[in-house]
Amino acid sequence: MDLYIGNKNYSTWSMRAWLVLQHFQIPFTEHLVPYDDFLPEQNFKQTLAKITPVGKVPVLKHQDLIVWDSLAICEYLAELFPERHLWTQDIKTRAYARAVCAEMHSGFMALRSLCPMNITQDFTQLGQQLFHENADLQADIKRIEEIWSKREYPKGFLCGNEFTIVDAFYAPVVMRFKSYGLPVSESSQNYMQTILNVGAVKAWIEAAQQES
Ligand SMILES: N[C@@H](CCC(=O)N[C@@H](CS)C(=O)NCC(=O)O)C(=O)O
Repeated sequence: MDLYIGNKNYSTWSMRAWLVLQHFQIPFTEHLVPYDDFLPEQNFKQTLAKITPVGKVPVLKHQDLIVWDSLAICEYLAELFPERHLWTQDIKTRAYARAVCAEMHSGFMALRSLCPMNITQDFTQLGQQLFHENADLQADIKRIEEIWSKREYPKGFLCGNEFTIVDAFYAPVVMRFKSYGLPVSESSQNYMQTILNVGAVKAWIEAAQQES
């Protein structure tokens, strides 16, 4: 299995798929395609054009199959390895987890556009300013905190005591909240710490720190 990703410091969608493969110990080969200006003649688009016309990361290549979307990749992996429980086992909790992932996948535009992931930087001052000036950003954070507050266990994951796909989807949000020093409740801070303690998350952060 081959996974094409962007820079670990910046690429939120890559992080999600990578975390799932890594955490669930699914063997894969990583291909990091460094960001440039995404111009058609530059390396990023040229490299991806050989794999997918969409030209975005992550992309999973498995035998003759190409999957070019983070959520579709996670769904495929969950079907391929049902015994590893990439989603939670309870059917209703699983439906809830999928809805929460979809909300991330298609929403939170203010957070995504105003606070791009940059793991190695401390943007606390900028984060305070952005938070106070942007009602849409405040609304995104409020909704994310609401989702996080539904956890069953105070120091647990979003759907129980195990890391599952839904946590991979919110891990880049943890990185953003941390870099921008966004004001969050104690419960949210506990969740952020839970995510930061996951081995795969630690490995991703360490690799991001090694990038130039
Ligand atoms: N919905 C896609 C989004 C993928 C995406 O936007 N990837 C970004 C990097 S995080 C990218 O490749 N951007 C290049 C571009 O916009 O040209 C997914 O979930 O995989």
